[in-house]
Order: sequence, then C-alpha cells, then structure tokens
Amino acid sequence: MADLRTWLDEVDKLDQLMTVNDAHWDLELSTLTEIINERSKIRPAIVFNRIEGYPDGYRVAVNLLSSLQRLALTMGMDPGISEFDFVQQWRRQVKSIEPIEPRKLKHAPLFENVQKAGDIDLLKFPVPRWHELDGGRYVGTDDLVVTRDPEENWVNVGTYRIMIHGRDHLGLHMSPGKHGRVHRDKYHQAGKPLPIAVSFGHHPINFLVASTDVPNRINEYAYAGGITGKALDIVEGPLTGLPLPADAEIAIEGEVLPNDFMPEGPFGEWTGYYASNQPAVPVIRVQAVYHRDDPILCGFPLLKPSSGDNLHFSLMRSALIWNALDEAGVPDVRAVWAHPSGGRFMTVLSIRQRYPGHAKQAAMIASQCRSGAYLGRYVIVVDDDIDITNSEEVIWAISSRSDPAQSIDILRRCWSGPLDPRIPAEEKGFSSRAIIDATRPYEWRETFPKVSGASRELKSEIGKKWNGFLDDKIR
Ligand SMILES: Cc1cc2nc3c(=O)[nH]c(=O)nc-3n(C[C@H](O)[C@H](O)[C@H](O)COP(=O)(O)O)c2cc1C
Ligand SMILES: [Mn+2]
Repeated sequence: MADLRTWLDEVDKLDQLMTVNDAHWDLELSTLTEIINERSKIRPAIVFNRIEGYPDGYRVAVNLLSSLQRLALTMGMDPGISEFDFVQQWRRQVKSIEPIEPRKLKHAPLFENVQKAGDIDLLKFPVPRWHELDGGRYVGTDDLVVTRDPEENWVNVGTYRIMIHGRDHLGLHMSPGKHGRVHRDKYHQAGKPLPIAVSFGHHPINFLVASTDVPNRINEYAYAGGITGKALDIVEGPLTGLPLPADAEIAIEGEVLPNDFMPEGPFGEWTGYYASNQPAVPVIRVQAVYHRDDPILCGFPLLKPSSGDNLHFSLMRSALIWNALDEAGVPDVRAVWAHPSGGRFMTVLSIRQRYPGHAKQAAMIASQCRSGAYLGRYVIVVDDDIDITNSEEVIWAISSRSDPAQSIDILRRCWSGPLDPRIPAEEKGFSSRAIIDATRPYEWRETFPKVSGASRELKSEIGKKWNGFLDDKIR
C-alpha cells in the first residue's frame, strides 16, 4: 500500500527526514521551514510534533517533495537518479501513462476515530497559520478534494486551498475551469448540493497528481497508479461514497450548498505574493471527520518560490516543455529548466546550435507551448556548454554572450492571469515576454572568444584524482 508512514520511514533511510518538536502552529512551523530550506541543500521532509496546545502525536508534515530524491522515491523511480535523468525519464513516461484503477478496500485505519454532527471540530488538529498576512488557518494546502461529475459520473481529485471558518465549516477556493469547480457548477445549476470528500494527509503521490495537470475525465488516483505501476488503495466515504486514500490520516465528508458563500483569504500564493483579490467563496458544511490515531496533517505552505519547496513542479514541467519543443520539431535541445525560483515566470533552455534562427525558434516555442505559456515572463536560451540548473552559469552566459540591443525580443499580450503580481488590475489577463538569446551569435560562434575556465572533461579528469581528498576537506 502507498502509505504516508511507510514513505516517511523510507525517507528517514535516505537521511532526509527531520523531526522538530515544540514549534507553534501559528507562523512558527512555517517560518522554521523557510529557514531550514534556506540553510539546507537537501531541504529535508519535516515532521512537526508536540505542537503547542496539541497532544503529542498530532503531527504536521511539510516539504515532502522538495528534493529530487524524495520526488523520485514517490514516483517509483530510483532515488539516486540525477536531475537530468529524472527529466528524461518523465519525458518518456508522461507520453504513455496508462491509468490503473484503484483497488477498493473495506476497512482502513482512517476510521479509527470518527466525529459526527454535533462533535465536529477541525481545530482539534494543529492546523497552521502559514504566512503573516493570511486571513486564517489553512487546513487544506496539501489536500485532495474529491468530487464526482453528476452527468458523466467520473471522479476528480484536485488540490484546492481550504480555510477554516469555524469548527465545522470551511472555505473552498476553486478557480473557474478547474475540474472540481466544473462539478460544483453542475450540481448547483441543478439546484443541488455538491457532495464532497477531502483528505488532509496521505502518501505524496496523491498530492503530486491532484496538484498537477491530469487530462479531463481521468481519475487522479488511477493516474497515480499509472505513474508508479501499482494500483492505489482507496476506501469509500460512508456518507458520499466518494473514494479516499486508504492510508488517509485525516479526512472529512460534507456538502457545498448552492448560494452559501463566505469571504475567504487572503492566502500567500505560489508566486510569493498576495496578488489575487478575495471574493467570497463556497462553504463546505462538514458532516463527518475521520482520523487515524496520532494523525499526520500534510501541508504545502506555498513558501516564496526561492525557498525551493516547489522543486517537484519545476522538474516535472521542464519535461513537458521539452516534449513540446520536440513535438514542434526543434532539434538538439540539450536541457530545459523551469527555474524553481522563477515560479512559472522563467524558463531556461540550452541547445546545440544547428542553423541560423535555431535559438530564436526554440525560445519562442518554449514561451508559447502549453506548459510554458501561462504566466511566463522570461525565456533564456544558452549554448549547451552551460549547466542550466546552475543559476551562476546562466547569469554568466547572459552577462557575457548576450547583447541587449540585439539579443532581447519582446512579445506582447501573451497568456497571463490574475495571479501575476506585476500586472495592474485593469490589465490582468495579458503579459509580455522577453526572449533572451544568450547563445554565441550563430554567424561567428566558431570565432567567439574561447572560454578560459576548465572544460567539463578536464574537471572530470582532475576530479578523479582529487575527489577523495576534497570530499574530506570541503564542508
Ligand atoms: C498548494 C496548492 C494550492 C492550490 N490551491 C488552489 C486553489 O485554491 N484553487 C485552484 O483552483 N487551484 C489551486 N491549486 C492548483 C490546482 O491544484 C491544480 O491546478 C490542479 O491541476 C487542479 O486539478 P484539476 O485539474 O483536477 O482541477 C493549488 C495547487 C497547490 C499546489
Ligand atoms: Mn482533474
């Protein structure tokens, strides 16, 4: 079974698990996560225990997918894989995922504890306030919102943020077009309440699929099974019949009534800003709460992108942009990197230049393909001697190989959205793009001044002799 607790044990074996006792739910555990990410290269998975005011064993787990090794482990790949190989493997795999239907279990530890109408209290769990200007405590950040299409009958699992209004009612934020939102609209247009189930703690493969693009009408649990090659185990909620992960730690069932709205937010968004306005959003009326003994609440606080907690999105999206370049027939793309600190705003790619205009072609397509266009801003194209996952090298390439007057092109009125902090309210929807061509100019690339730093080959050769010594000396 894909189980969160087993997953945490495996992460511990990789030496990437940190346990922190005695932090407060109010800003302290999220701020500590940010500090740990700034100081640690690994960015460990963190489990907070003994949270102030809560019983020992009531835990919050964050940062679960913020390292390549843990992402690979979660997806059933070798945790020792390199960034480059991960992107290559996902490029191949994503083209041919065959969903595997989940297996339905009758019993699950989730039902060890049950709260029914009258004694429901979501604040029984150590729900954090994540950012200083947030409008409340968000129980749903790494959550699975499960709904069924009333006409077509398929089940969707999406991550949408959920704020606590009170013990038994929650605010649910679903943007137009999202699958859960479409389901809600269909129920409400028919004048009926939307039945809903939500899991708040589970194996991270669930979050991975619930928070990324999965094709229409495909159940995310089945898609997750297709990624790992193994069916997920689910149990049905007793009230709604909606499927929840069998390893769920905390879950609810309830309904969203038509015309039942309350003001929600603000919530620090993935851009690192509070950019969208805060309309009233629908309310979940909670009818039952289930949890395991000593439950673990999962969190994905959307720290500033520069904290690197969003690494898995970058790695996966890099593969999708690369595939789009391939499908458009752009040859010799050597690497694509949707830079984590850029949120969605920056894409870097390297090519082996083959013909005049090759660099511009690659950059334009990266800037406009499905996975690169939405909320894009900068596309930087470099030669393939640059390691594009290393920001220092990218900056060196831009600084030394581009000429602003010739190397930068601006595209106007491209696909943006309300979350772009730099677009004034009245212009939201459109944004411009800069293409920065930081390759050596094609016509004189052979006579361009030679690089003086040690070549990759030379470094690897010298490294072979000295690595033992250096590993010992360099901390
Ligand atoms: C932490 C986190 C919070 C999110 N919150 C929301 C949200 O409040 N509303 C929303 O529409 N999408 C939100 N998303 C994005 C959706 O999860 C994402 O678009 C997903 O693909 C939606 O699934 P769907 O295609 O099945 O609708 C969030 C993503 C993450 C990682
Ligand atoms: Mn979906």
